[in-house]
Amino acid sequence: MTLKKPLVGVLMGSDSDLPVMEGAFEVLRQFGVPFEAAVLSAHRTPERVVHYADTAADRGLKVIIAAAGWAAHLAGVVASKTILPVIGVPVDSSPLHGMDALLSTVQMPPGVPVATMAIGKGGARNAALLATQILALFHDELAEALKRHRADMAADVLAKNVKIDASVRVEGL
Ligand code: RP5
Repeated sequence: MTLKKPLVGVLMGSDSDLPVMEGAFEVLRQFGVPFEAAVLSAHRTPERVVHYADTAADRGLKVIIAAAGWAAHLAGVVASKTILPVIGVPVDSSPLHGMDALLSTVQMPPGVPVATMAIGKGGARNAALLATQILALFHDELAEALKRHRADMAADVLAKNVKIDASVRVEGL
């Protein structure tokens, strides 16, 4: 993308979430999506979370990704203060291995949705892909890049068939 102003904001509740969220950074960089990132906590820095969400659209952001563990209220609080799409990533940082974060992120009461991804690193990568898909509605080059990415994944899957013994392998897939 030629744009340099951040279009995606990536929030996480703690620096301990960084190893999970690095995957989101990697995907956004791969597609050339300009983004910004910050550690902000819904319970430790609530006023700053509210301010960030309140001003996000005016600053040009189009999508916000919010990652947190334990009773993960970050994405819900952000969603309460903006009509930008908010994508939640439940982080597996608690003794419940992220099940608590999953339920508290996905179970938003009717009226304020959070698009909730899978727990952990896979969810972080998917959050970045979904953000890119949302932006692709208005940026044709992103749509083309996403189609190439899907085609590459399909080719990778089909290439794995060589590992199956030729005597039983299905040909012509
Ligand atoms: C949540 O609590 C954070 O999102 C993190 O996943 C978890 C632990 O935070 P730290 O105690 O490592 O700062 O708020």
